[in-house]
Amino acid sequence: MSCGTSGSVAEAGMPDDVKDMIHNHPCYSEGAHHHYARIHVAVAPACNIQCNYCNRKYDCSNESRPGVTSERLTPEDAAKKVLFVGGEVQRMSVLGIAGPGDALANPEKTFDTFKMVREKAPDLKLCLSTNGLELPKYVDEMVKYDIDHVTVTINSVDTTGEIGSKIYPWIFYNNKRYYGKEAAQILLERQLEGMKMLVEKGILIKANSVLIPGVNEKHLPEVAKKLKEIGVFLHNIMPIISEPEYGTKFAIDGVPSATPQEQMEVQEACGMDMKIMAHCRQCRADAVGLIGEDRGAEFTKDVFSTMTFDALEDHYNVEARQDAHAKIEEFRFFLDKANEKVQKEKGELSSTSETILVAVTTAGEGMINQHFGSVKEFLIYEAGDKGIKFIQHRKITTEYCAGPDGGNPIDEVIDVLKDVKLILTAKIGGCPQEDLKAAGLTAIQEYAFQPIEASVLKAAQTYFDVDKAVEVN
Ligand code: CLF
Ligand code: SF4
Repeated sequence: MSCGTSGSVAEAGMPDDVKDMIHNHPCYSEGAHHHYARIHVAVAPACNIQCNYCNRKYDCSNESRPGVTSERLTPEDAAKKVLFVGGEVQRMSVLGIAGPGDALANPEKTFDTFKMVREKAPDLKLCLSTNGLELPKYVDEMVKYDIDHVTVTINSVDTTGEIGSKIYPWIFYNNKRYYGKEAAQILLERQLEGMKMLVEKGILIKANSVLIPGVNEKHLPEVAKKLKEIGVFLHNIMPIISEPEYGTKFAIDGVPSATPQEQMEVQEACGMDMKIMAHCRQCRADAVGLIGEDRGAEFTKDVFSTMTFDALEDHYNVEARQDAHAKIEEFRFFLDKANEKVQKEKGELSSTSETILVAVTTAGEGMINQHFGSVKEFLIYEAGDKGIKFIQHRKITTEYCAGPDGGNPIDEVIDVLKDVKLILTAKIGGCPQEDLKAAGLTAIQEYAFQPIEASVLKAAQTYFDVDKAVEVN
């Protein structure tokens, strides 16, 4: 399949048991990420390798945007937090352990947490992210706790260790430190062995690859080929975030952050072999909420740590959660109906091979329901006269309405969306609309509170002057 995992077309042909596994996982199903939330608990501080894109003062770059250091939790506090948040945020469907170091470099803390949560919150999916060095050792443990989604970060499949040695200066394995090519070779062997074991056990694997300009961008299609051969489910190309203030080895050496355009090119190349995840937000090791939103600050330790487990289980309330999920599914059913005429496969987007990029502002639920002035990110779709495909999200540092003193906040938006033609938004003021128009971007409000996918297609068809535009319900 080409890039994107959205909706029924992308899931067509999948076995029913796999469809069921991903249906409400916000990372494995692009459709689910508009509706279901994840929680990460930061119980795993240590790491057993060094990546040159990571500064250990910050969260793990495998799954987490480098940011302020997370609040570390004991397994008991982590389980309490999951129960508390699960009661508050009923759309939460997944618990992930993704650092701030490596989940399997902290096996006791990781599996103690999963064990407690599995007992007390049986409806929750369990998910784990790792660099893969210790993966073969813990596959049976994962089966024991019903952890059925595992992410492995794999940046190279070069068996000589040449590329890997540029990314990993050392690993710590079997009580010994290994350096350079030997370290990279051991890591790769362990990753491949572990992933094969996971496939045998029926555990779904997502592979993350950090796109590092000048180091592995040309090699990543080889990685995708290998992943396909092994039976990995999904490939997530994560652009390296390499700002000097993070103090990583790559940033100090002048390796730049990867641009959205570079990410799109690599996604396209890797998408020849693998299903590509395009909606990842490189979230923190203590993230809470819908992907792209971070409600972590609402749920600090003082809120839940003094509550008893009995009280927390009542608060979690499995039955109320099931009712809430049933309502979400009802809403998804009607949303899918509204979007069902939308073709999403890359090869069928256009009858003339001409496509445009369309930006959308959304606060979730698959609708165009956010005002232009309050967005911090845009969803980007590629659209032709026949179909549309979700490509990526793009962030801006400051919302337009809270723009920087002494400058026009529209400048950043125009820069971030320079290759985009249309912006579909719930509301926009006259000033920004004029500024966007002068830069060649058309902002459209007529699809406010309409389903995203059908609206993007209709707007593209109007742009291409096609008279058979789809109905937007
Ligand atoms: Fe967390 Fe990762 Fe599980 Fe998702 S995140 S452990 S698979 S529940 Fe998701 Fe966040 Fe991207 Fe990770 S958006 S960084 S892919
Ligand atoms: Fe950092 Fe994660 Fe790499 Fe460990 S695996 S060095 S925590 S990015």
